[in-house]
Amino acid sequence: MRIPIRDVTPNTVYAEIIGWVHEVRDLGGLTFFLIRDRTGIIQVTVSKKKAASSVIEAARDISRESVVRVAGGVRAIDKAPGGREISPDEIEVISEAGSPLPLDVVEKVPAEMDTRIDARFMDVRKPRVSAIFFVRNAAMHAISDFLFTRGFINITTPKIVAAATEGGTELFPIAYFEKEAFLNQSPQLYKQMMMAAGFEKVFEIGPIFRAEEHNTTRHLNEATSIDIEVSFADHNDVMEILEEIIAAVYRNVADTCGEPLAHLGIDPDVPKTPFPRITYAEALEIANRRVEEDIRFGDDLGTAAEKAIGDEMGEHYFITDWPTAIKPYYAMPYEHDPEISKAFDLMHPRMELASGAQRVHQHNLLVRQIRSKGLSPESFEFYLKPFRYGMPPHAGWGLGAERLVMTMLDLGNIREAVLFPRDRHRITP
Ligand code: AMO
Repeated sequence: MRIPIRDVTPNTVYAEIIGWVHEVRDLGGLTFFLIRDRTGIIQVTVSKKKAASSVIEAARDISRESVVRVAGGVRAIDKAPGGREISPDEIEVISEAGSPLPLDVVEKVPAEMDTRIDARFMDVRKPRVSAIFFVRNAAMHAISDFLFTRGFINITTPKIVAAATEGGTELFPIAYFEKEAFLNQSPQLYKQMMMAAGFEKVFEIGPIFRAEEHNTTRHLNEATSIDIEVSFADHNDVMEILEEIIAAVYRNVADTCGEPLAHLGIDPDVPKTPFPRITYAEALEIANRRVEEDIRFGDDLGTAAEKAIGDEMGEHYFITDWPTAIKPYYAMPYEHDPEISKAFDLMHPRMELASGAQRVHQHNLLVRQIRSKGLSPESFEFYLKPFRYGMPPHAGWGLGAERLVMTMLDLGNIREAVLFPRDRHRITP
């Protein structure tokens, strides 16, 4: 019976494994194979003097990256990976790999990002690359666990929609019978509507589509958003949930991803909570002090400003109290100063990870705010209706899964954190 390679120890007597041929070294009388599955790597040594002729025959033409089944006695050997090797009495090629390979899994030759993504299935065979997705898996597991434990209800909302969520123009139109439709850029309106439905605490982890034209190392055209919405809560309540969830993600990765982290050569510190909070006005002051620009109240914080503030803060932090003018219509203005809203961004020193707010729950104010952004309330009727029939106060946020993984693992390009990235130039594989 096949066992995972990780479970073969120096004390194992006999093992049957199935995996991919990672490396072949032929030293004349001895042939060494490294066989890999998702749990690890093991050495298989064929001695031409000792092995059965059927084994020597099978071993002769085995190409790298073929899938093979190997069964044989195990012995402890210091120099081999994991301190053990198999001397096979059976080798079977289950699925042969052609050559040349589209990519070098052993990474003697580093490949360009484009070449890697073109052969992503093979790229992800590299232990250093699969490690990213094992970490991403642990991060997503921690997030669902955290939210389920706290009574959040998991929802799924439509990705084919009739109107923009954020009011921007970054939408992908799609052909939908005789109607105009778009791919949704955020579950924002739907998660808010579920507050009117009385669900109280909801979350959704799903795709968001943004028709951003620029190709950058931190934008995707299809990203994964982790969204929550909570009734009877304000911006401070959901900021607390957000910092706790980030810490829980880092803790779970530290606790369960020892091997992937070792492959990546990284050991991320669990960030301390609570995260520092600075207001937008304070962030401006830091940016203007550290960069040669004159950023005015009401300007967006550009990349240079974000970097300057991140350098000064040096850890995760929140920027709160944003100008109402540059946040979406659904952000709640402060009663004492409506120029400022109860909106926040969660920042990693390198970039924004999440944004959120306490929302406007009063119908009339919401209509005014939609108009003030130059949008038409008529096109939001399906969204506005619940606000006329008992909408509780509520707050929420959206957190980018890829940016979370990218910053945690110090990856240079967001494409590293997604299996099949979608960008300006790529819709395959
Ligand atoms: P926002 O537009 O700031 O907010 O998006 C939230 C988070 O999603 C991630 N993200 C992206 N990641 C990669 N590529 C992109 N093109 C991209 N766009 C967004 C980021 C970002 O911080 N409705 C609000 C959330 C809310 O208020 O609940 C929203 O969508 O990490």
